[in-house]
Amino acid sequence: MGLLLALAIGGITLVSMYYFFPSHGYWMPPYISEYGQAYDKHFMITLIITGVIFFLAQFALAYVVFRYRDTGAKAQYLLGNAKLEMLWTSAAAVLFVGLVLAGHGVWIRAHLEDAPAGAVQIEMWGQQFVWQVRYPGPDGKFGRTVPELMKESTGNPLGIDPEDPVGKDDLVMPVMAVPVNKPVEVILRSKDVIHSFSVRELRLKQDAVPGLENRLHFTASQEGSYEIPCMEICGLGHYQMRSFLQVKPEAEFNQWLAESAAPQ
Ligand SMILES: [Cu+2]
Repeated sequence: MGLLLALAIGGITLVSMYYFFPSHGYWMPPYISEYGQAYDKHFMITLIITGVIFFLAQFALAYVVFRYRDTGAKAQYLLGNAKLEMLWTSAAAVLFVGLVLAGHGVWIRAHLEDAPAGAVQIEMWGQQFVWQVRYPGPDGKFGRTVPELMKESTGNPLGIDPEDPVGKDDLVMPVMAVPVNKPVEVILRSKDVIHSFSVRELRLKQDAVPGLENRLHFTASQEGSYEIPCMEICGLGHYQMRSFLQVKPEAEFNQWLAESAAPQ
């Protein structure tokens, strides 16, 4: 029984290592933002380090399972080894802090640094269980929102205050269109619980938290349509909460905006 379990652990380890490394069976689709290269490199370094540890730990486990299998002898009682415990706990701490330090530069660039001047500003609102995308309209300013006015049945899901002249030309859409090769700033907001904006091809992910305006910015370099799933379990309908990022040529984007604004 001990031998069988040891073989199973070893087998599962080898198959998963093969799947992740030589066969490259799982990887994200090609990136389309300026952060892609740095994120993929960091992701690969993390995967290699954790992969080596996984390999060694699983084979140590298989060895121990086999070496100390039940042979009918009386089991020994061991208290553990404080020195070893301290050693691998601090090694893990150094490793994690090191990985954070190695990756924090690109994270700061996308999330904390200001968006380039002239970036297209878009608000992305999470609500159970849809995304609402708000464009500021020709004036470039978002109108005030009032929670009491948020009502889907009146066509005002974001509660844009009709008294605020700045909000008159605001545009609320179910999808996020952006111009290709132009900087875009996304301001994440939420109407109810925590949601999470994520586009694999941008290699970006950020929570939308009620009461906060979380910002990130990017420049998409490839036209196309990319899924925006909600990446935070936000309730029963979470699985169906998604929108799309449509990267269009600038002229087409402007035309899309104009056409979308026309009926209002
Ligand atoms: Cu959600």
